[in-house]
Amino acid sequence: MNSKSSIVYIAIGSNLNNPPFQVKKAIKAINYLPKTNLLSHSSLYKTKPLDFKNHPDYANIVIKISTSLSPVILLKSLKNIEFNHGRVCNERWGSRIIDLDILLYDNLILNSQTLTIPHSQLRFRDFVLLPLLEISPELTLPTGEKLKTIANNNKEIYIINKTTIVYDSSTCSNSFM
Ligand code: A4P
Ligand code: MG
Repeated sequence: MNSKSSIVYIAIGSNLNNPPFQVKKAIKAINYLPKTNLLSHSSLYKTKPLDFKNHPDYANIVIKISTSLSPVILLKSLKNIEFNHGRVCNERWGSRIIDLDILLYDNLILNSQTLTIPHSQLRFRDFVLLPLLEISPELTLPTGEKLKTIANNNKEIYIINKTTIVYDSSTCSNSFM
């Protein structure tokens, strides 16, 4: 069994049923996954919906974890969490209770039918780029590009504001909820 630990960044988004609560609940569930630990998280960002302008605003966050789960098992685990949170299959880019996307997995570049890493939309979304920059300002993508450069070149503006939240990973603090 491969027990090597990898560094993974996950984007979390929600725009239904009390989005900040859904985001925090998802972080807690990810931290409970086997062989997985939360290392850090960004602020919580309130953002305008991409594409469907009449949909509710989103809560977005990016978290950094260490995990020994393989990319495919991690994806399956995240799909399970989405399902357990009551997410139903819906239209692409439509409203959702919770969306969990793998942004980066170490320096892996992967293009399979079910999984694309780095995430295909990473470079086009300020609600992903800026939280990622907040927690890892010196990050370089597997392509060799500096995250800072990509974030500076991005013209899409969805972020409305951000709120600092504190998560005590040693106790999986309920105060975070
Ligand atoms: N998949 C491939 N690569 C990945 C990856 N790196 N991480 C596949 C996760 N999944 C990946 O995803 C569809 C399939 O993509 C998965 O089954 C997996 O095999 P999904 O999450 O079920 O479908 P989706 O959410 O409709 O697609 P996607 O691409 O995740 O949607 P987006 O692009 O994230 O759009 N506006 C704001 N402000 N904030 C948001 O967070 N989110 C969306 C959702 C729309 N508008 C938004 C936001
Ligand atoms: Mg998704």
